[in-house]
Amino acid sequence: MDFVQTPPVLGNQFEDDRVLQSFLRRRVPKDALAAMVPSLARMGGRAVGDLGAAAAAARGEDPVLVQWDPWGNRVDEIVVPEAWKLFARTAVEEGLIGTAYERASGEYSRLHQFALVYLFAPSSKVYTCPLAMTDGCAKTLEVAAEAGLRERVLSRLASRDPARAWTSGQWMTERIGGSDVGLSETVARETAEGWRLWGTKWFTSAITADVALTLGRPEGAGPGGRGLALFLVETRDAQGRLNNIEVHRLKDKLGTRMVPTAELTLNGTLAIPVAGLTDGVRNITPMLNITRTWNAVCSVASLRRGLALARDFAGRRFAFGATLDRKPLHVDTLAGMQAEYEAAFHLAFHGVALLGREETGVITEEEAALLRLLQPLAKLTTGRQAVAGASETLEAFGGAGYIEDTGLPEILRDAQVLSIWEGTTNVLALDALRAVARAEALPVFGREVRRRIGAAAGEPTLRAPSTAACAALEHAEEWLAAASRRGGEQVEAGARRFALTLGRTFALALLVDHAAWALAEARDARPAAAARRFARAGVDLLWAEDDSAGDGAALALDRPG
Ligand code: MFK
Repeated sequence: MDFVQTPPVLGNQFEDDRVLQSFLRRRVPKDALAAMVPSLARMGGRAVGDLGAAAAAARGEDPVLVQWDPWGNRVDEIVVPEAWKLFARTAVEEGLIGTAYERASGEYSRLHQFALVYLFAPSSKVYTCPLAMTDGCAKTLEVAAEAGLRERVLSRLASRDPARAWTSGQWMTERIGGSDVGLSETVARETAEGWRLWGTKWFTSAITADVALTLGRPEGAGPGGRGLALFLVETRDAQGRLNNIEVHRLKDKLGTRMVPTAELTLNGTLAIPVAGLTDGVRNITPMLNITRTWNAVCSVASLRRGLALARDFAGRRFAFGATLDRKPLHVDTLAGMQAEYEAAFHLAFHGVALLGREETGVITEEEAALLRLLQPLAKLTTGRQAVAGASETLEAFGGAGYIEDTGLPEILRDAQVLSIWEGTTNVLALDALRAVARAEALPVFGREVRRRIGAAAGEPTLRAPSTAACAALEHAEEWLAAASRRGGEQVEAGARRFALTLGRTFALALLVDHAAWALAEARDARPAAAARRFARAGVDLLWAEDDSAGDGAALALDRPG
């Protein structure tokens, strides 16, 4: 018989996940963890059961915009695939938002929620996008809205009843700017029926939402983000008619293809001010910080899924006399992927743990400053890791990784957005600088890195990664001081290398700390091996003699110096 390849097969994604289980065992008290495990095991099974099967069967199915009914009425209906409806129902019933707001596990509720999200994400065709925005809207309403609005909408966003549950969109990006949101041109006007909005939103995810948070400039208000106001829009009225919203077209995107992302015009859309009539950009930042946390967790989930597939395949694929899991070079490549993934996991989930502490009022002042810095760092660091990891996953399958109906190319396409939306790497690097400057987060960050490394002081196998983390931290501290003396341009030009160095340093410190615990708890040497390998792959990305602003412009723009 002719040779055929054997495709990878995945088991229960919770039960097979040493990294998640070990992290939860360490971070969550026994009773609280015991209460979480059944839902995690169920989600781990569904990820390779009904959800995984629905995702695979729906490959190539995109949402469709139907603008007109047969009788000439403008309807702007979005028809979504059946799989999308299954993901929506599952998310509500399994409490992917509800878990965070019910807070049944106190400060550990966010860990519970995001562990569920992490298991769900790779089998959801990026249904995590509407969920992230729903969570972001819930959080924003929780911290900023008056009680009536908060209770009416939040109870639906966090509902476990599919008949009551709502999702939210985030309609921020306009033609004039996705990053510089302060340029937004949408106008808000108070009328006899309430506030109405006029303007065009250029990227709106996801247009099927029941509500959306958006920004508009009240007539006569000043420029920039301060002159904008934050509004909640209910997309349809009681009869199901769109709220003066015209959907022009769905975006034709590289990936996230099942997410209905639209261009639309608000043409007198009724909207409710959420937090006064100024400072819209500042008021929407709770949403940004939540969606960035989702982005980090989903980046880690993508890395983990790619690895699970590549690892299983390595045991089946036979070439040059043995299966790939017996080939030293292939094994070395998988080990590098595993180290990146483990570091990314700890970075993202440490932020989640702090978020849970913030929301239950037990966070310290220092932890709050650290959380403000970790949110952009985790997003930008893991986003880039996810893109590189997805590319490596495809390569681990050779030519099969390049073939659409293996489902593998979709991993790369869906990963690519993780470093773009919710703030590109560069925009987030600048946000990290803002956190360092305003929240004075760097001294706290430094103390936390040193404390985590100190926990491994007695462990000789962790000496090298500990030294690497310490050296990178010191270099980052020195670099910032020196660049600041030389002026704002130097700081800005090096901001990406600075932020990635901080992100990778913190990930390594957490990994070292966890590795020391895993050695002591269960003689498990794998996290220590991951820490050593991650350290060798490069943590400090800063340059010793940094003159980036000097020669950068000549080089980038190819002009004589
Ligand atoms: C799988 C996961 C899925 C996720 C799916 C989501 C899909 C949705 C797709 C999208 O919608 S993508 C669009 C996302 N857009 C962005 O993320 C915007 C990126 N741009 C930025 O983040 C800019 O940094 C920003 C718009 C915030 C800059 O605007 P400004 O007007 O120059 O703001 P400024 O003056 O820096 O900050 C205004 C205030 O907010 C300041 O406080 P004060 O008013 O008290 O001085 C800042 O300190 C504060 N601030 C800014 N960013 C903050 C923040 N506070 C806390 N956290 C932050 N992140």
